[in-house]
Amino acid sequence: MSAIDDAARLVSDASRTVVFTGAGMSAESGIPTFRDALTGMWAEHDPMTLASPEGWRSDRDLVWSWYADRARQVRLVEPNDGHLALARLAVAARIDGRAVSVVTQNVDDLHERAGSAVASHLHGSLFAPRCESCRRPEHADVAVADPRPACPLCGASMRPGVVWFGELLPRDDWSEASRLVEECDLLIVVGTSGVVQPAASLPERARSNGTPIIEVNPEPSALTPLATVHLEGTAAEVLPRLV
Ligand code: BJW
Repeated sequence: MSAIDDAARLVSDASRTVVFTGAGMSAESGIPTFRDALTGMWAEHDPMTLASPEGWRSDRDLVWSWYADRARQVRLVEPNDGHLALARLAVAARIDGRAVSVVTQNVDDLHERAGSAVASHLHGSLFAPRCESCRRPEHADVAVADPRPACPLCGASMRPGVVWFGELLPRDDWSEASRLVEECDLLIVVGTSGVVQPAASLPERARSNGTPIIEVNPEPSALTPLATVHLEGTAAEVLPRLV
């Protein structure tokens, strides 16, 4: 049997599947990944300038304009065939009394726009800015149109609602992702390098529970050694064949 047949068997046998996605999931929609040596965002920008509390404190305008540009870019693109395949998989599973949950590191909304309900946005969202002081959330469209409003409650600055290096992940998203991975009987890992903790520990947890792991990635990743089946290819090519 081929790797895709092995993987398809795992998918059809599973009753609680978790799909764990990273930047490669959205690459074919036109959103760059972070760590591609040529096209990745970190090839062009210093992560500590744009995605750290220190960078935010030193130049809020620069950080806001980068995130506002990224939010606008996401608004201009569409979910790809991989996002759509995952949404179809969840619908088909529900009809059979099975569950498919999406846990993503991505800050875009392409899973939702494809029709998936995202159980956990581990690294936040481009569309959920919040107050840097009282953490009150602000309405998304305000941030995209004018990313520098003050918090209506306490007057402090609004900040992008994403998780920067050195920050804790949102507690509820992390708890929900941990629970889902503990309870799942199949983990599908799509388009992540698996180098950013603690998100990258989720596949390790599945593996230590004996849960099978399918990885979809055109390249080997830090998580490939944990995979039961590695499907070499892109999300938009492989996921429609898998489901
Ligand atoms: C395709 C494809 C296609 C291409 N189809 N696939 C333990 C050890 C070492 C360090 C740490 C540790 N614990 C914590 C740390 C520090 C740090 C960390 O992990 N650093 C490592 C990088 C060294 N972690 C943190 O700071 C985290 N916080 C934390 O741990 O708090 C506790 C703490 C507090 C204080 C002190 C210490 C600990 C927070 C991490 C936040 C990450 N934030 C970012 C930015 C989010 C906002 C934004 O978008 O701007 O999240 S960084 C960036 O990386 C982003 C992503 O979600 C994340 C993961 O990247 P991802 O998705 O894997 O993308 P890539 O580019 O890396 O990979 C793409 C993959 O796709 C590749 O494999 C391609 O081959 C593949 N691909 N095309 C399918 N078409």
